[in-house]
Amino acid sequence: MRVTYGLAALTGLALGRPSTEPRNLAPRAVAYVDQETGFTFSETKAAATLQVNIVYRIATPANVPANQPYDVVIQVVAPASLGWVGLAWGGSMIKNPLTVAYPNGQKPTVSSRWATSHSTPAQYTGATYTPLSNGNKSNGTHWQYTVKCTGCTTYAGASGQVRIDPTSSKRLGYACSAGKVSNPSSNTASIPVHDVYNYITHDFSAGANSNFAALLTRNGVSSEPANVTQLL
Ligand code: HEM
Ligand SMILES: *[C@@H]1O[C@H](CO)[C@@H](O)[C@H](O)[C@H]1NC(C)=O
Ligand SMILES: *[C@H]1O[C@H](CO)[C@@H](O)[C@H](O)[C@H]1NC(C)=O
Repeated sequence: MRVTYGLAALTGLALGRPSTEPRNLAPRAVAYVDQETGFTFSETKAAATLQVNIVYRIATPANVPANQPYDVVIQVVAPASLGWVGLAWGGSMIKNPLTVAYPNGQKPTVSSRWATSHSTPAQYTGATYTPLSNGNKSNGTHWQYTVKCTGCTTYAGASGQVRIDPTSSKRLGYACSAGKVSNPSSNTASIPVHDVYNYITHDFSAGANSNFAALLTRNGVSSEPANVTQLL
């Protein structure tokens, strides 16, 4: 069963927008400054149910040279009711990096996945995730993680090499399940299929950080330049 919730309709209701709003999702990301890590993130809210959202935040380095790969910092805030949440960087489930995460005590586990069909995704070594020393936590209502990703924004997709333009808006896919992961300390744990999947349009430009490397250092992560073998 496909269960989706129209994000445009939801936000339209919340903001009292007129029903003439187009069905296609316009960019809705806003800049969010996280006091804990110091990063400026581009933030998009994604409906998990009619009542609760997943918050996806992506920080990019400012002034990435044309055609060069670049790292991002991802911060996700998920409602406690969810057993896993995922982001699909190519805007669909198949043949693009999938960032999957599930709660695990105080520090959620982030797992790198890749699907070649609409079935359980495999591990994906083309993206690596490094937790920041701040910004990962859990309380009674939410769980949150903050990681650096190398390899989320460039990859070999179904029709050739892809590079997400850090100055543009892009459609991303997301999915989530209320079903819990049985061994959440493992980043290769098996996950139950999603209850919900849908799409967001994310404006990467709202999350540009001129001091990206210094902020990584402040959060305990080295910021070596991306591997030259990843050049397009
Ligand atoms: C046990 C794991 C998973 C299974 C068995 C599974 C299975 C499926 C199936 C059968 C569909 C097609 C549904 C339909 O046509 O109505 C689908 C769609 C989709 N799935 Fe998954 N999925 C899994 C994990 C994931 C993960 C981790 C993501 C990450 C974000 C994801 C994102 C999507 C998206 C965005 C769609 C919409 C169609 C598309 O854009 O390709 N799925 N999935
Ligand atoms: C619980 O954690 C979330 C995510 O970090 C945060 O937004 C929220 O304010 C926290 N709630 C309380 C009561 O501390
Ligand atoms: C996760 O972030 C918290 C603060 O939000 C910090 O105290 C903790 O050390 C971090 N843990 C790891 C493993 O990075």
